[in-house]
Amino acid sequence: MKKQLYYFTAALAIIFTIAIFANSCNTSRTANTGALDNDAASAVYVAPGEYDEYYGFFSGGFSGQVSVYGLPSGRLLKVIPVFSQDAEKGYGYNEETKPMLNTTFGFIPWDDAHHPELSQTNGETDGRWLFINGNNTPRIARLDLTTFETAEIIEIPNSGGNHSSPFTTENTEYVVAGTRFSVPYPQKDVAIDSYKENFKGMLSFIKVNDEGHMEIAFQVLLPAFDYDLAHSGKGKSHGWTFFTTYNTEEKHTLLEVNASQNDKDFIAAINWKKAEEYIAQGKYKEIPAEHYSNRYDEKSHIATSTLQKTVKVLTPEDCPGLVYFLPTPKSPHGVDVDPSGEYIIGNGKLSADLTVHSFTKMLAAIENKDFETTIASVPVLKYDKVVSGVVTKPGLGPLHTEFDNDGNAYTTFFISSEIVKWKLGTWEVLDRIPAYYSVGHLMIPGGDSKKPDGKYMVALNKITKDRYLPTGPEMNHSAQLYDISGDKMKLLLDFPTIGEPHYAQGILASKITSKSKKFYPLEENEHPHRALGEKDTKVVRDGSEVHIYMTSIRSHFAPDNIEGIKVGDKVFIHLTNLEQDFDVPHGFAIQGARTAELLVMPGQTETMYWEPQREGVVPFYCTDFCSALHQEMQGYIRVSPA
Ligand code: CUK
Ligand code: CUA
Repeated sequence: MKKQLYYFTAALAIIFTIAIFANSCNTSRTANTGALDNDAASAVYVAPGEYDEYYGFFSGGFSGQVSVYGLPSGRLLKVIPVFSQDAEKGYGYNEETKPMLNTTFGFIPWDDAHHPELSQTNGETDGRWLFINGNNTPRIARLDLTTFETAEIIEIPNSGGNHSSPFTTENTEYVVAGTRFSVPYPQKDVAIDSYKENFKGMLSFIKVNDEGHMEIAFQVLLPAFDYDLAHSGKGKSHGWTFFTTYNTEEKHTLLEVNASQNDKDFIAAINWKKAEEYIAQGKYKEIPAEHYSNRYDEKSHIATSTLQKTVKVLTPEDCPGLVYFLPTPKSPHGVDVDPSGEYIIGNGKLSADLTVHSFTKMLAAIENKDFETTIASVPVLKYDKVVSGVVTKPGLGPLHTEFDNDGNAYTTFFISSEIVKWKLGTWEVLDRIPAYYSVGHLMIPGGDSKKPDGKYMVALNKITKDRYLPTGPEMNHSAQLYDISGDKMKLLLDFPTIGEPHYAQGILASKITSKSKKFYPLEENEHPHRALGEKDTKVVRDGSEVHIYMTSIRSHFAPDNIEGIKVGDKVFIHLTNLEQDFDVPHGFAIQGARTAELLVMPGQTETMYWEPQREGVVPFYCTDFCSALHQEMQGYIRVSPA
């Protein structure tokens, strides 16, 4: 067996095995449907006109967006633009949403989004918001699940590679952010080999208020490790957040696998309730840390970008009891907390075993001062005083664990490309099933909350190879849906995804559908350039700046013939969609305009900026098929010499 052969591979060789495994995926096609449930087709069949039971929110990875699927059908319902400009919806192209992508580096029309996370109330997903991290230029976005639109993006300063983000606490008190790359603190021009003196790791706690608005409450200054992933405590461990670390050697080059010398890295346990006490006592330093907070206003339909100037920083030195390190074997990737809040699972990606820490034992070790040593004022707890159990040799390359409502855990193994089901408390392996191929995250609806819904599981696979018809050198990544309601996991469905969906979240559709917005009421439209009826339409010139107040309703624009525009004018076309009906957007495009279209929702106003380059008469038209007379929805703009 290939798998057993792998068991003999030395830990350090594992990394190099990945490529070999990936290339070995092209085995015979019939072999790869293994463990398919006989009744799989009917289990995923959602009849025409029927709805799926669950929403699945999948991160777009390097597409920067979020895609929404119906489960169990695997049907793609929507792509929500978040960190990337989206020509389809005009997001990041129209004047109203451009500020959403503003950062201290300027306008950034892209990011790498890894981890969607639903808001929670009492540890249960509540269907209000979805958060997602921007990894590259550190940011966190909040999506409003009444509109399925990006409502807010906050930039995270003092960070490089916002990977361990945006995992929520059980009442969405906070979402968190880490730093995969430690960076100079404060950021400055220093020799890279001064890493140990000048670089720091910074963990951020972003307060979320009742309206969903985000603000950086505090940051925690730590040694220059790589902070990879996180999950917050729940139930008995509510008040704590756990971050995995690797490169605890604090090396600035990972060549020659320098950074994997330590037998154990750490899980950093942060007591954020304690942090709140220290903040209240003024035990912080407020330091300059410019970052933008961008919000979309649903009434004005305009995003604003506000510069925030400082953050509050807590240090372990000044704040004893704030941080502890839990030794965890071999570069833990995911850290996952079971629904009871007792077990903290470190998925050591270069380890043959899975290490499970006990929250109760952790508290006792803190109480008894069972410290192995102290690093930068952070006590390192003794491994054997915090470990609860070990799942022995379950597979190769553990990455992530989720849970069902029956005391079982499901862990993904990247290298042996499988998911292993095991029992919390007995550490016994109950079942295993292959994933095609090389699974990263997995998702069980509610599977990282206090109330998992143990019906379905989705594997988010990194390599697609022969799963679908070939599409040239690149294939869309593959996701797989499993039935986990019985003792044995059963494969039901493959479906392609968009970008690289590292992680996903699932939720019962009924928690969202009842609140779904149908249109924006015109009488609530507060856009300064709105036109609430055709009588309000006009063309206003102020020097070379021209504002066109335009409306759309099936099936015409008003005005539809515009003259008096000159080459080089700065033209703003403010289009208000007068429709007050569900699902009737109108689009707008002008020949030669160097932006994308507008796609204006019913009751909304959006603005296209256009600088006409040439004399002539240019057509414009509606891009979204809206009625039998859609093709008649058009007009002309005459452009005269300057
Ligand atoms: S992840 Cu981001 S490298 Cu395991 Cu959460 Cu894919
Ligand atoms: Cu409006 Cu097509």
